[in-house]
Amino acid sequence: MPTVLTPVPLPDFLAAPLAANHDCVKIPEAAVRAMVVPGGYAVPEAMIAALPGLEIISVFGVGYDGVPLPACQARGIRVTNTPDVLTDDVADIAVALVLMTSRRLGEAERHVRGGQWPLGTFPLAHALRGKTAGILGLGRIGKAIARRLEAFGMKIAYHGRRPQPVPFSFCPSLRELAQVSDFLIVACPGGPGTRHLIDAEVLADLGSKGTLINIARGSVVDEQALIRALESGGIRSAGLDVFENEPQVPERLLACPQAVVLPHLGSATHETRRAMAQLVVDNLAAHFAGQPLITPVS
Ligand code: 8YV
Repeated sequence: MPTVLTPVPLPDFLAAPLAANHDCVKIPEAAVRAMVVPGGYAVPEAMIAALPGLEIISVFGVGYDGVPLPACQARGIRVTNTPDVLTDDVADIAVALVLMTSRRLGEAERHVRGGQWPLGTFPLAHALRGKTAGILGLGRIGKAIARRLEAFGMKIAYHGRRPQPVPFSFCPSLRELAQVSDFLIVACPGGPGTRHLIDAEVLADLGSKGTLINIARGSVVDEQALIRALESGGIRSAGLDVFENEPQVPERLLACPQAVVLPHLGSATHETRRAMAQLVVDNLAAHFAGQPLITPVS
């Protein structure tokens, strides 16, 4: 049985089928031919260097920003991820965050649980109809978010590397997108190429009536700049499923009532996580059978 390295714990529904057909180890050793890691897990280059027999890294997630691709390509190490199966769930969470921030649902729930309803009504919130959602990164997940928010009567704008044949307005720069957006939604990949794209200037462009939503990677947002913008009223609110140093969420961010914070659960449903696990298993099976990979990224 091929030896597979799983450096961090995986859910049982992935660990069990892996263990059925592979010799799974938790510590790097020379026999390792494959590695399975969650999306966003930073694979150290030194770990790859310490695995002379490594043939494939199978990422349990769509984002493979934690995998040092150049080092893998230089060694001919294949990389797979789990696209498509999680698109709907992640887009649903983006919409949930848009609704939670616009209608102040987190605050409203705390209002009732805190026994404040009998003392006074909850303040009015903001409608979505006619507002603009600006999507940074119109890939599979960005498009799924756009389709959903159109149904809420929102206008859709986007920024990415190039215009696409879609019925949404393309903004040639991120700053222009932020200026036209009521909700700026981060749906681009993480990694060095997108690090801190959302900085103090972009947040200033989004402005005091704007909301930042991030379901992608915490690294795309300068979290300190975001905290300052929230504290000063530079932006109205933020809906965040991802953070720069997960699972750490800065105390100052937690102290902002207008920030909605979720524990990176975009793809966290039974159905989707099992479909992701199946893709990991199927990619490894294809690799060890000498068949084409199902969802290769390189
Ligand atoms: C998961 C993710 O949190 O797909 C991704 O890139 O970040 C999420 O779906 C993670 O991969 C589960 O291990």
